[in-house]
Amino acid sequence: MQLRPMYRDLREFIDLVDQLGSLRRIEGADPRFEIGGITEVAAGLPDCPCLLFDSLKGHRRGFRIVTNTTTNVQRAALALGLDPMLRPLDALKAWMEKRQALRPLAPILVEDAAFLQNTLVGQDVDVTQFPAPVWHRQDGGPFIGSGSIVIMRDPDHGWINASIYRVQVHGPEKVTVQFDHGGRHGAIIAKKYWDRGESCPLAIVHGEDPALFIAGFEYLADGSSEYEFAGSIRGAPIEVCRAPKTGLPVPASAEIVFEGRLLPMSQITLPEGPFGEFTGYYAAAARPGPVMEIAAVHHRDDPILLASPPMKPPRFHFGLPLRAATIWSNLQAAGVAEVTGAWQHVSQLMTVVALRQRYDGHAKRAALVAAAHSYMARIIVVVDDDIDPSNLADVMWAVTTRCEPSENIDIVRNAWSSALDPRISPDDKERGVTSHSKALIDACRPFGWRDKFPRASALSAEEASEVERKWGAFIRPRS
Ligand SMILES: Cc1cc2nc3c(=O)[nH]c(=O)nc-3n(C[C@H](O)[C@H](O)[C@H](O)COP(=O)(O)O)c2cc1C
Ligand SMILES: [Mn+2]
Repeated sequence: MQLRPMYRDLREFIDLVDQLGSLRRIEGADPRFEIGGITEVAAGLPDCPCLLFDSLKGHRRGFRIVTNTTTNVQRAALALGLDPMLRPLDALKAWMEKRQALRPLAPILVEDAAFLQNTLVGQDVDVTQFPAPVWHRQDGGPFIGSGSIVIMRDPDHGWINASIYRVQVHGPEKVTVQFDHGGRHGAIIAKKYWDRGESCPLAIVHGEDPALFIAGFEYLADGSSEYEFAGSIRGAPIEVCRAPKTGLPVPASAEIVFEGRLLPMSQITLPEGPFGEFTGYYAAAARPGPVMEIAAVHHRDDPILLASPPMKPPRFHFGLPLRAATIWSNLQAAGVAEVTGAWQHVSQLMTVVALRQRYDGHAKRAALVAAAHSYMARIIVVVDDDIDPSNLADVMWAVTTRCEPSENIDIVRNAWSSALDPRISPDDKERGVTSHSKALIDACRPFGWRDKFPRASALSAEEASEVERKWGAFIRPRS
């Protein structure tokens, strides 16, 4: 595998994106609705640029926000330390192979960090100096954390959890942190402190480097730290520095750090949300959320906030569907042979698997395994190996020409979804239902008569790229 030099921090990553020609600088936008709107429209463009906002309305010049940081395949590959020029499915495969070989790398402690350039404590703490967008019209308020990392130490075993949970601003020294459910490591750790009648020390890191951003939403086992996973993505330990107030190790490359305590919910809560979700809908009204009292704020000069708001699908936080790589690995582990690719579309609400059919029932076997691991996806499609699963137009061509609905669609009921699912009825939600049904669509040529299936007249992928290589300059728009 080709190793690439890694960016040192978010700033270096943004420079690399700029060198790829994908960075757009935007001045004068309003954090209230405008940044969210511009981010969503930009993410819908074919080249999906990365946006760096400066001179925000009501804020000091230099206090910046970056969005769409890793939302296309090229930038996602760059963040993972892969060749950004790989084709989508090849990039996903390269990540799957890299991920399978990763070994945790413990962080190393350093004495100094750029975020110590500016420190505010006690009465001087005011987090409203940082621009925090109201992303969608009906959101309950400004959210400074939409891709920020929440850092806590397990009080029993001492390991550090560093994951992404959203952070809403409620006042100069008050924010809330949201856990989707009690199984989140942050929720488990906080509860341990609260059950002892203590508040939970925590740090929130904004403007982390993209390897930490990726680690922040990986499902890792209890006791394994996202820091070690980020180090293994980088191929070098990440540097951490003790935060002055709490002593928590925080990444030295951070742009902004909040330190403080998460107060027991029996003592105080504030209304958290609503917040537009990655489905493109709201999932709940405002609910009581745990409050962080901020004791100290540190930041680099001219800090940059990495923001990753949920947007209407197919816009997603990350340009490569990393969970599809997991499904692909699961198919391999389950012994389903000849899988040539997997992809998730519509922000992971649809899974596609491609394979070279070997026997009758092979496609259905793959569909069942993929369905079992497809969180919230209502549609699972299996296609032949001549179809690129990352290309939705190709996939739908297969669905509309190789699948006979009366024979090739099955429904699996009571399968894995979540409370974010907009199509679970209010009554069912009231009763705690979080499952839905999944349609398994076999869009492969029917195994029994695949040799008699009409021959495709379309170019193969190889033929198409040969044409592109030879004639592409003539047929593409002139820029
Ligand atoms: C941009 C982004 C925002 C997220 N926001 C939340 C959130 O507000 N609450 C939550 O519980 N999970 C959120 N998640 C999902 C968790 O970060 C993810 O499930 C993570 O693996 C949880 O880590 P844990 O196992 O250490 O709890 C978010 C993920 C991403 C990528
Ligand atoms: Mn964790």
